[in-house]
Amino acid sequence: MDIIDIIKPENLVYKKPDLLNDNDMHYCPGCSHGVVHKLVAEVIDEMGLTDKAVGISPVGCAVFIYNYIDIDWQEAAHGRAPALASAIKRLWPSRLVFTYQGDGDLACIGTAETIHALNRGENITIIFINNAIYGMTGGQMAPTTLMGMATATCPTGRQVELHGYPLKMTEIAAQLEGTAYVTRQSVHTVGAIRKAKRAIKKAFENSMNGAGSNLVEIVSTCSAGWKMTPVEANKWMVENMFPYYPLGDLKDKSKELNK
Ligand SMILES: Cc1ncc(C[n+]2csc(CCOP(=O)(O)OP(=O)(O)O)c2C)c(N)n1
Repeated sequence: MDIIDIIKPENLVYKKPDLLNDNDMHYCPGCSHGVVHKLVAEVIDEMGLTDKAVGISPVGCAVFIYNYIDIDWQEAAHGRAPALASAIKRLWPSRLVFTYQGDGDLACIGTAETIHALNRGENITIIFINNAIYGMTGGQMAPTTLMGMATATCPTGRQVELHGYPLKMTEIAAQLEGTAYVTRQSVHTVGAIRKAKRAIKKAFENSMNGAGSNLVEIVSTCSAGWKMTPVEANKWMVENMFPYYPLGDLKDKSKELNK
């Protein structure tokens, strides 16, 4: 097929989701945020929830997510997104309410809000972008920073005596009675992107069906913060992040019920 034929509308097999607008994204090359934004937009589109979706945006690189996906958004103070999402969902149960948060936001400043919202079984979805550092503010150490990993605030690498161990929020979430679906995904390959999309869809369905709380962690790259090229960052993530943060479902109450 000629290139001209490929770009003919009748030959189009894949397109940008309608909800993702044409604003230029501000993310660095190789950042995972843009891919996850696309998945969120696609799932909302496909589920026909455009008029019902309310996203809670974080403080961090993804603060501007509301500039890219054309649904209703509410901006939360750092770490408070799950509390705000709980309030909105309780006041407006017919809405799809989800948060979109980085690890600095979710696993440090908002640890309490995250755990309590999940434990209460709020019918929300938390999308957790874990890039193991505070990206927006210059790459400082986060609770999720790996042992030995160098950041702006631990240039010689994270040490257990000084900084403790990397926090596995998703494993904690899986232990909480209120969670319906807890999963860890990534978006580094086409296959991984497809799985991450299915995970987001399942979480959104649970949120709409009143099944309980849902946490979708996406193990992510921050090539600028990690000071790597996009290709190096993907490789580093696979080799270093995945052994500590293994991918897959940690809890799926719907399957437990069917056993
Ligand atoms: C209460 C509060 N503390 C600190 C900050 C500064 N701050 C803004 S963004 C950010 C880092 C966010 O990192 P993360 O949540 O991991 O998201 P990323 O930028 O990596 O996507 C920090 C510390 C703030 N805005 N409010």
